[in-house]
Amino acid sequence: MARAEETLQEVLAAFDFGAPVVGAVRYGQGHINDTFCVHTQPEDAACRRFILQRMSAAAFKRPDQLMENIIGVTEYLGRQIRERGGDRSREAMEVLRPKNGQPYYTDSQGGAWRLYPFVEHTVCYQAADTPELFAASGRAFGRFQQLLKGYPAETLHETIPNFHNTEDRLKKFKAALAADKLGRAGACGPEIDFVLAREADCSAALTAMRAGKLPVRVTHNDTKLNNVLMDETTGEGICIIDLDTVMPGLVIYDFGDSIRFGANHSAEDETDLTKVSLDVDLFDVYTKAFLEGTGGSLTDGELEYLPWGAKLMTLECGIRFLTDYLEGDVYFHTEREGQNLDRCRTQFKLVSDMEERWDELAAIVDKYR
Ligand code: ADP
Ligand code: GN1
Ligand code: MG
Repeated sequence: MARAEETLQEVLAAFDFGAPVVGAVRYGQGHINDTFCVHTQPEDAACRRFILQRMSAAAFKRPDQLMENIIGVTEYLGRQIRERGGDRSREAMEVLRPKNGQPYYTDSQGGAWRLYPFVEHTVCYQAADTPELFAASGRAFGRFQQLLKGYPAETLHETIPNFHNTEDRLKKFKAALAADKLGRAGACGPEIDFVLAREADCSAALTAMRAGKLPVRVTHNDTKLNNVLMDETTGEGICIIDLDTVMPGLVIYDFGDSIRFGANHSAEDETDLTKVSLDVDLFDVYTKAFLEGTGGSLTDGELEYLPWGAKLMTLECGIRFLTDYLEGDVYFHTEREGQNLDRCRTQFKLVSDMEERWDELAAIVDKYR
């Protein structure tokens, strides 16, 4: 698909911002959508900002279904938050419709765009600068899980089929490897072997789910630290964003993806692997906070499988980065050649650390159950 900038002016004209638009700039560090921050200048008030996004056509085949999910979930969250005396405008996302009244705008090149108010006085972190901050994100994601407990899961569309089906991710990796379209497989022998040695692991959660040990709930499925906005004054997790993958799933996915991204001190694409290691203290901090946020509602089976959630989300994400590398970087945004392979390597380093320290992880979960 063409660069989002090509239709940006057309898209800006399709929405009513309530005041003149004075600028629109690329924003944030998401890997999937094209995100812009739109600045408007009302006559007699301070600048008002909006988040305008072109949804990724590579990731989302049905923007209509995606937006139906998001409108359903944000309105439901809004009601839950108001009933608890919260501030709906800061604690839940809100979809702002284009002038044509549709849930999103389709531009002349087929790109699908949506608009949200910018949640002001918040900070979006790319790394857990302090344990308190990481704990705050854990409470927020746990609470999110709780708020959606009563949401009718059967009404949600599967926006990305088999999103956290690790068996299916393995299958797709093998297909990409067999095709080796760009001849890149030779450059990643150790990473390929790393995956193939863990084929059985890819079934761990699904086997437990099929055996009735892990219930299906409404989950976020993409719980990295930069998908929660923190209050700039109190440091508490205020608003969960990036609701594209809210779907029926396992709670261990939400726990695990936060650990994958946040329980270490390096960037996801760090090239110096000596800097990449699992911080078990941060695992401890997050576990305590997440369980607080969920209000003690997890089953024994879910608690037992929390370390598996961390390992599987990290392994799966590494497999996805490696698959995208083999396929020519068509899914995750990249800024440099080899970035997806670098990302894959950090994930596999973290998986190795989790394997080495497995007993400690299990003991931490036991401490808080
Ligand atoms: P992606 O799927 O590409 O990760 P996100 O929906 O996470 O896209 O948005 C990318 C970034 O934009 C976020 O990490 C955050 O920094 C910022 N962002 C998104 N929505 C909002 C919002 N409503 N208010 C403030 N910042 C936002
Ligand atoms: C993507 O959208 P973003 O950047 O928050 C991806 C996640 C990956 C993550 C890896 C829809 O998250 O699944 O875990 O990158 N989102 C989608 O950083 O594929
Ligand atoms: Mg995001």
